[in-house]
Amino acid sequence: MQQWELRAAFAAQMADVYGREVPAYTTLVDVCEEVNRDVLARDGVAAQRLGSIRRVSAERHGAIRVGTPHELSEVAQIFGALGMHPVGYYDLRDAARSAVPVVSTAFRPIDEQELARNPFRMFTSMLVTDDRRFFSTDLQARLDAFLARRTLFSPDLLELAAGSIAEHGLDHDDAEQFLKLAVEAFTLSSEPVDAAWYAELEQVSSVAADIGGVSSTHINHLTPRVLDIDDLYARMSSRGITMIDAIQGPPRWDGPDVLLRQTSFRALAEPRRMRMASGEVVEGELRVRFGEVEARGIALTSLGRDRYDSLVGQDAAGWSSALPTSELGLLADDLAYFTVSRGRAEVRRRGTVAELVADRVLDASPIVYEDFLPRSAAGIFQSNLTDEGIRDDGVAGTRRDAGWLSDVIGIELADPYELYAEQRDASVAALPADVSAALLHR
Ligand code: OOG
Ligand code: NI
Repeated sequence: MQQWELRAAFAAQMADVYGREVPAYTTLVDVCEEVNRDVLARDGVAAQRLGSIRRVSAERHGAIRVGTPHELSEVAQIFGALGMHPVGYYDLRDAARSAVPVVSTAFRPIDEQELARNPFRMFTSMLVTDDRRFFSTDLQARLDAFLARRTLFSPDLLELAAGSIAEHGLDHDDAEQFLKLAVEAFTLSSEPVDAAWYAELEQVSSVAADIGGVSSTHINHLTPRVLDIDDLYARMSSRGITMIDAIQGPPRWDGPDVLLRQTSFRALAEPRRMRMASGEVVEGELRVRFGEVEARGIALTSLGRDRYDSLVGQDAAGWSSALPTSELGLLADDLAYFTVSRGRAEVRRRGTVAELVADRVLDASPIVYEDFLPRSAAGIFQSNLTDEGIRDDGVAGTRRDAGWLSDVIGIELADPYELYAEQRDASVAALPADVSAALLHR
């Protein structure tokens, strides 16, 4: 099995597991399919402007959380086996109002063909246990010791992963074994949770408890993609499922979809066995896992992203007055990424990419945003926390950045902007000679 086949199989098997564990997920996927079908019937080809319906229907992202650099490097090996590379750096410690003591990256395929085959991505967060805004030296020492004692991934799983990285895939039997072990590693464990330890961490941060309060990891959510998230929000609510208060990200507006809009249903109480101080094991419940859904739009350039950041909190009218409402306008102002190909019209003049697109000498296709937004991620995290937790802003946080995380993982984190720009530039470089000669570069 090639890496993309492993990735597709892993995503499908994880979805089966998550659907069994969190039945509301299955409802969410059903409603997504309904909405996507209706949008396709309503908008025709325009509905597939940001990806074929086949890709959009199969598209998922997951989220997992780990405790240590060592665990994160093992995660990188497992996802490397699935052809997924770390892209982007997200620091949620400051982005969230509540206590979210993690830094994150996303593992995903990076080239166009691999994305088209299966775009599965995994948002992956790691605790920052030495950040004094959250953890005292005493708590850190006990937390680090707890994390050092646990083993998330078996040697067999890691060895098979290394094999897939070296050979760009696995033979049938190894593939089956690898998938079985990988899916198990991210399935919720039935091991009893130490109630006192969990509660102590939960006082600091629910996220810290979810990660460091248990002896294994698990998928936190699995997110399908929908073509009309406002419609989905309304339909879920009318089915009696309590959604978080808002859709994160850009408002619904007159222009094309950009970046990412996300919402979720509230975390549900799930039965978890608890070990009490007396040693007795009782049936308890925890509320950590939720159902998220997202609509994806066009990737913005850093210029576009600055514009987006300055628009946060503004309504649709604010957006329409600050951003062009057409794809061509976004292209002309270099606010979003597009690939180009030869259009139907004859070359009549020299011009920029946008001018030649306006002349129909070139066709432009939007590049879909494959990444995440720290503010939305923080919003999703905190809207689902049972408690705000504690962050002492009177002390300095531990410095972390993309370079530090690259060193931990042992792989350079890819820069999302560079990936989108490469894709755009490659399409320009592949244009036939008559158009290249007419192209004026800015
Ligand atoms: C990750 C939250 C971030 C997203 O889609 O922005 C995320 C988590 O809850 O572990 O998944
Ligand atoms: Ni998510």
